[in-house]
Amino acid sequence: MKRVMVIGAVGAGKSTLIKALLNELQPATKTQSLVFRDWLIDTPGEYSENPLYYRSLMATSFEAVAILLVHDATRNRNYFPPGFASGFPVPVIGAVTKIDHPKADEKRAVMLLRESLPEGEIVMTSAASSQGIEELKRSLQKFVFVE
Ligand SMILES: Nc1nc2c(ncn2[C@@H]2O[C@H](COP(=O)(O)OP(=O)(O)O)[C@@H](O)[C@H]2O)c(=O)[nH]1
Ligand SMILES: [Mg+2]
Repeated sequence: MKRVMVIGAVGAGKSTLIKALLNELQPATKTQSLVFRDWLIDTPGEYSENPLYYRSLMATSFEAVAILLVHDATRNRNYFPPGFASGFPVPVIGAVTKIDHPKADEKRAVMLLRESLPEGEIVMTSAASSQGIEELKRSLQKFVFVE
């Protein structure tokens, strides 16, 4: 099956975003390993924060049709290395999460994410308010169902 691999820092909101994309209601629990969920692959945040795991992410990316880089709008730094997106063999798009949060800064989030994703779509989302979820789903499903 064609799947999108979702990567991002610990607590960035990956698992919650995946649940929203799959229309599930229960809160996300801590992700301990790669989890294949329908048309999405959830990854532990440690995999994108610790360079020791990059090889594992790269290996799994060959099984994916696209990569989603997740950045938390409340964070004030980028957790991906510069130019990270160009290392993958498939298209990469970005999602900013938690834009509903009082501490969210959408402009800062896009600026930080652009360091690692110079080109490619960035969708602004909130799993809490459902903002941007349908838009992101449409963007990702183009890779999953059309290619
Ligand atoms: N305000 C707000 N909090 C969120 C949102 N999405 C996730 N969170 C919170 O962020 C924390 C980490 O979420 P989780 O999905 O486990 O992150 P992961 O480690 O990237 O999988 C949890 O406490 C979530 O409730 C959102 O859209 N808005
Ligand atoms: Mg998780």
